[in-house]
Amino acid sequence: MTQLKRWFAGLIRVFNLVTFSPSSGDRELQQLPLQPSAVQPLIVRPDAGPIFRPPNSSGTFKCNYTQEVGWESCYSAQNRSCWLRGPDGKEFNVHTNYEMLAPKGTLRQYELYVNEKVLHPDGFKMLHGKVFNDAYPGPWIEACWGDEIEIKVTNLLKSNGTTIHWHGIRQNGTLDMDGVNGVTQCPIATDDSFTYKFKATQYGTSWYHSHYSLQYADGMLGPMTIYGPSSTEYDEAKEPILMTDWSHRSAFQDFYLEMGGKNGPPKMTSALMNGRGSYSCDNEEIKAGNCTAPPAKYSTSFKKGKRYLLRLINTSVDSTWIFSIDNHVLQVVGADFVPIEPYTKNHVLVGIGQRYHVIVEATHPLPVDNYWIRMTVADGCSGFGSHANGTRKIPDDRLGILRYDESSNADPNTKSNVFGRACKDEDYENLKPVLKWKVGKPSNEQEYNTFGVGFSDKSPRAPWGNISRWELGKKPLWLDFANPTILNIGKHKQWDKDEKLEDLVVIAETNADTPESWIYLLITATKFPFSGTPSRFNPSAHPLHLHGHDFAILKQSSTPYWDGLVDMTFDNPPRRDVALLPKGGYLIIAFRADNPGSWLLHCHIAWHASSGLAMQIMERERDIMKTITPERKTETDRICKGWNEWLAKNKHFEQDDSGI
Ligand SMILES: *[C@@H]1O[C@H](CO)[C@@H](O)[C@H](O)[C@H]1NC(C)=O
Ligand SMILES: *[C@@H]1O[C@H](CO)[C@@H](O)[C@H](O)[C@H]1NC(C)=O
Ligand SMILES: *[C@@H]1O[C@H](CO)[C@@H](O)[C@H](O)[C@H]1NC(C)=O
Ligand SMILES: *[C@@H]1O[C@H](CO)[C@@H](O)[C@H](O)[C@H]1NC(C)=O
Ligand SMILES: *[C@@H]1O[C@H](CO)[C@@H](O)[C@H](O)[C@H]1NC(C)=O
Ligand SMILES: *[C@@H]1O[C@H](CO)[C@@H](O)[C@H](O)[C@H]1NC(C)=O
Ligand SMILES: *[C@@H]1O[C@H](CO)[C@@H](O)[C@H](O)[C@H]1NC(C)=O
Ligand SMILES: *[C@@H]1O[C@H](CO)[C@@H](O)[C@H](O)[C@H]1NC(C)=O
Ligand SMILES: *[C@@H]1O[C@H](CO)[C@@H](O)[C@H](O)[C@H]1NC(C)=O
Ligand SMILES: [Cu+2]
Repeated sequence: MTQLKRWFAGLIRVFNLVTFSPSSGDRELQQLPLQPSAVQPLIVRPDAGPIFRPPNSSGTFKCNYTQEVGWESCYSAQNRSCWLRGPDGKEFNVHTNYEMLAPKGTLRQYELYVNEKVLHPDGFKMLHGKVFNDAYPGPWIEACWGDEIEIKVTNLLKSNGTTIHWHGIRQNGTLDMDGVNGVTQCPIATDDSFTYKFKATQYGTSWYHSHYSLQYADGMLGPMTIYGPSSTEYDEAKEPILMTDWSHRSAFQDFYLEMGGKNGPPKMTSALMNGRGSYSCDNEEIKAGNCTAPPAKYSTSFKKGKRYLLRLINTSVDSTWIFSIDNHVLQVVGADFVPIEPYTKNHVLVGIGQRYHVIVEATHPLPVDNYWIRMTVADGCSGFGSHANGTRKIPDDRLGILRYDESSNADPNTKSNVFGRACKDEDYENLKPVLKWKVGKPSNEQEYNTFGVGFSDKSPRAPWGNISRWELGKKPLWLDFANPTILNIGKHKQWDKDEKLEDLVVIAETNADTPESWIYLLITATKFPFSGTPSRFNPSAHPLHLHGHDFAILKQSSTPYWDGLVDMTFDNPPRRDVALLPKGGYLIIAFRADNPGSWLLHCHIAWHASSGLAMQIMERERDIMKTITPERKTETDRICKGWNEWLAKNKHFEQDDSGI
């Protein structure tokens, strides 16, 4: 427990501008002063003011809404749906249309630096770790709904550039802060810094990660929480739980295996819960000096009768996990950044990049004090190696421990809950957003907005030549780090018709200017009757992530798409920022064209994204530059200049993947 707290709370270099005083010495660990009300374990009226501590934030973290004069917190353990109440009785609550409105929070400034580090999260030495602030996973970034966030990122990696993406953050009018090299900026060169500035208009749990090639698979990721209301009451919140697969080689080495094709895709070796796993070394590995004792398992403790909020994040490279706690029931209350009507299950399937907020009631169901917390691999959705006899080397799913007796250190002997292991998203009918959307008619044409997922060898690229690559739409993505889309806004008349650019941008442009104009996209993993069919379809499931928007899922089908006769849901369909394209099926998503930008849509399986399974969606191109201030444009140009200088000095540099 204490160790975990240390990596979450201790490692971040945080300072809050508003309380910074130049004479106070250590800028880095400056924190908000503790108010008398903050010692209250829970925020209950009448202690609520404009400054309050959200439950189980780290250290002395507090929300600060003094800019909303006369407003007070109305958030309490008895009612977590309310957040702030104004003098006239107005509220910011779980029903507020957060796409349009956010409270005025405070400015939060953080610093991240990126470094190389030897890691052994599962007891095996991994030489090529790439981490934030010397920690894996990276520090926990916290903010409150409506805060202005500024994060200065410094790149200390010797042989790579970097850019950081804040997964799921809409970047409403801040395309240049989305952190996608080759699209929204050039990579930050070695020893250079870039400050990401954006507003937290949504709330919930997410993660941040590098978007430079395969860096995140080597360790560059961390949790991010934006405090706000919840659809359901709970007593205490737990720290985020990151679930990932892990490889003992650098993803940059592994990727060559995938492209080389001889041995199939790279094999992952371990599963980690909050950066801890256990790998059993064989004698050769021990002899080679590659093994250390695995770290203690992740554990957390409950008190009987209380209700706990768990924040689950799937940061995998190639595996979908089923999260469960033996003999306990999970109440799902949020999917990605979207609060939903609660529903109850004994397990939750979390696809790559997806997040769930779940509430667990501490019922202490058996006369034992310890229960396994499991991360079970979904069937057909993982990339682990095989034994000589052909069975998969699936890691032990007992990765964490729930204790009712904190002083105990015994291993549990509980049995797993019973559930199916099929690889699919949570049931479509279950995901009912609290803030309802009614999806309007599409303002774009289906024919030009139907994209196939498959293999292509149409556009050879060094060093891969004619090897098949994954594609989404016309061609496998291959970005130019030094010439990102953001430098080309308005310069090309026909992005999608230009031979040179056609693998760069797919237009999903609407002619309407009103934010109520909807864009529909149909993404299929099988044949369809329009142009742009990939060379070869390949049936497998892909977690697709869209930047810049939450999207509505109008249809998610595991049977092939054949014609236009599809019954879609328009009245409050599930909504999120990552959805699984079912194996051999199709997905129809819709979003409002209310955020001008060039937004990436990509598979979150790292190998597939690197191979090219991605495209850009150019949204209201003519409005993009209006959202970017001259100061921000100057920074964009400065970072590109730095990258070009770095390239000139590092002649050996060779781009070997799509760039993302
Ligand atoms: C959450 O807060 C409660 C009450 O302050 C405290 O007892 C508990 O240890 C905290 N849990 C974590 C994970 O920090
Ligand atoms: C909780 O707060 C919301 C928003 O202020 C209000 O509509 C609702 O009635 C409250 N619920 C309870 C049980 O007090
Ligand atoms: C998002 O941007 C639009 C256009 O600038 C604005 O009207 C809207 O209020 C913004 N949303 C939030 C939550 O700030
Ligand atoms: C709260 O924020 C305001 C403005 O954002 C700032 O002036 C004030 O010092 C902050 N208060 C604390 C206690 O941080
Ligand atoms: C990134 O750095 C790794 C070494 O850590 C190197 O193998 C790889 O080629 C570099 N790739 C790029 C695109 O910079
Ligand atoms: C030990 O680690 C080194 C460096 O990662 C690697 O080259 C070697 O193959 C490993 N040996 C064994 C037996 O695992
Ligand atoms: C993470 O997502 C991947 C890909 O969808 C999936 O295979 C894996 O099971 C997920 N992990 C968890 C813990 O849900
Ligand atoms: C295959 O081999 C592994 C490792 O030797 C063993 O654990 C497993 O039980 C074997 N499976 C079958 C079906 O024989
Ligand atoms: C790649 O394939 C195309 C068409 O099959 C062929 O014209 C071209 O010469 C090949 N290029 C290489 C480098 O093999
Ligand atoms: Cu994929």
